[in-house]
Amino acid sequence: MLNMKERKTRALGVAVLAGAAAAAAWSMTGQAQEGPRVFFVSPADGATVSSPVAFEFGSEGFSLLPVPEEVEQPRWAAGHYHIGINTECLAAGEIIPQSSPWVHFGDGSAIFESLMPPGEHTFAVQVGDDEHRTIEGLCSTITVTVE
Ligand SMILES: [Cu+2]
Repeated sequence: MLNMKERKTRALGVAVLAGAAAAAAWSMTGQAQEGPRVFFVSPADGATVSSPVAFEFGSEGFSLLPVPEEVEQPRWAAGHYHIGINTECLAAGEIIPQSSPWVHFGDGSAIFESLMPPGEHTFAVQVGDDEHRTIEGLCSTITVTVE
């Protein structure tokens, strides 16, 4: 019985192996450091940039996918990026507003460009599931100076 169950788990697990393994490690430790994470590929934290500012989001150990047309139940270990402009990360379990200062990337994209006035700005990249609900540990912020 056990062997059959193991084989079945292995076969089903292939498609989601990376995300599932990372999520399992993450829930066992209760910390995000060893598990999935999201971050800004660019700009770098503390950078000085010009407007329009070009952003690229990155992730490890998590599936970033377009939101399906119909969502019966949010998929496990899958979500999409959001950027918060001059705001901090939302708490885990909150629904990300469909309005300023948040922009949703429900099409699965990982790049964004925005005109920004000169000065110091804080940006948050946060993952939400298919229902736009935030997930523990999947947010990071940068502060950049726009010339
Ligand atoms: Cu969303």
